[in-house]
Amino acid sequence: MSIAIEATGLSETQRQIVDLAREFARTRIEPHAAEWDRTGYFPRDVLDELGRLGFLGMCTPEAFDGMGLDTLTYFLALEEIAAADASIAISVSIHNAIPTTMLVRHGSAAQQERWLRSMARGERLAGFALSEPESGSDAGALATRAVRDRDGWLLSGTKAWATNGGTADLMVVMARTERGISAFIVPTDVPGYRPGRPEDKMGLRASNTVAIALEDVRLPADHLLGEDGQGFRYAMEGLDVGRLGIAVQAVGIARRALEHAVAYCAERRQFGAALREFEAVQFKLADMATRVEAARALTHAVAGRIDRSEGFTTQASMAKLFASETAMWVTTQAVQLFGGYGYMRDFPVEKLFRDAKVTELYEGTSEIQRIVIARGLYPRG
Ligand code: COS
Repeated sequence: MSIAIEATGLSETQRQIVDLAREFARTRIEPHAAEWDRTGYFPRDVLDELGRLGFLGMCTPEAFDGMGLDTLTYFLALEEIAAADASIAISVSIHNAIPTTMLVRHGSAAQQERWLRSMARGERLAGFALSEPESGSDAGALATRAVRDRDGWLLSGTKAWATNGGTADLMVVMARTERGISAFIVPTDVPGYRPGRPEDKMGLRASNTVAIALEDVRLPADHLLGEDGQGFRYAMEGLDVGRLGIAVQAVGIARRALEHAVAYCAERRQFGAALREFEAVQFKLADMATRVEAARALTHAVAGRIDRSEGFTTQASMAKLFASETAMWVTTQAVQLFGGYGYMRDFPVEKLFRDAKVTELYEGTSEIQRIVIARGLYPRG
């Protein structure tokens, strides 16, 4: 059995996309991931290359120059990228999930023409700014303001932990208007958009994470995305898709840690035998493999729901919760199996362990996922 995605059961298109993603990940990402992690370098050129190959418009309709893929194929490709470097995967995931979903569902024809098309072609990298220093889990408490300014808008406030905030070409920024929370398309070269220094993070160190000061950012009226006051709903819808991207990223991290552990336990000898000969090690590897397979299967089941146009909010939170806790558990076991070597930066499982942690935190902590799941058990009205 293969730990990676098995080619059986995939369509010809799915196989081609997975092969392309795997080859790119193997040659253009993985060899550099440790160095980018060490130096905190964000490789924009690699994102641009992924964009030219179509990976920044995976589910965007072909009418807007996207690949128009089904959700499962998107997940398969994203897992390959995540297994090579979770930092690259998060940029790809956020771009494909949140701003893209919002523009596809709620953008005007003119906005789709202007922004979505270039995003799908990989000419513009996009991000999403919801969290603020005083509003993380309680996203509805955000304080960034958007006030009417002649025939446009004036935005002011501070955003926190924005992925791609210092490197993207445009951000979808959530701000409060008189009517409630609204979504705005903010090109990052507008006056008053001020990204801070990249955060010094535990993991995902090659991913660009910044605070953003919005100092009287003036936007034309047509930068309001969808209806004034409906932004919170759009953000939650976007996060439903985004959380699945995190679940897939977590599966990629866990799978890679398992692959390393399996190889190491075959090679490393103690007490006259390879580690894989010891039953305690076998049991650990068996549990790791079972959890990776289960996390992947749960995530893929939600892809089916999306493609059948069924509701998936609760299931997305279940997949994110289970996959992220799997990634943390599996990477912890991998470090344990590597022993002292597992604690060293020279060996790959230490990075995977650090990268795994954030999957339990961002796009909604595990506690928020449990709230969403519990609410799904008692639907309103
Ligand atoms: N899809 C569509 N609409 C949704 C939705 C979803 N998944 N979830 C909530 N909504 C809508 C609700 O229907 C409600 O609409 P009405 O006011 O018209 O009834 C509105 O949004 C408010 O929902 P709710 O009352 O559930 O909001 P809460 O303030 O209780 O917050 C949680 C809900 C906790 C789920 C939300 O704040 C959350 O997800 N927090 C975590 C934020 C997060 O993930 N941050 C990561 C940062 S990503 S940069």
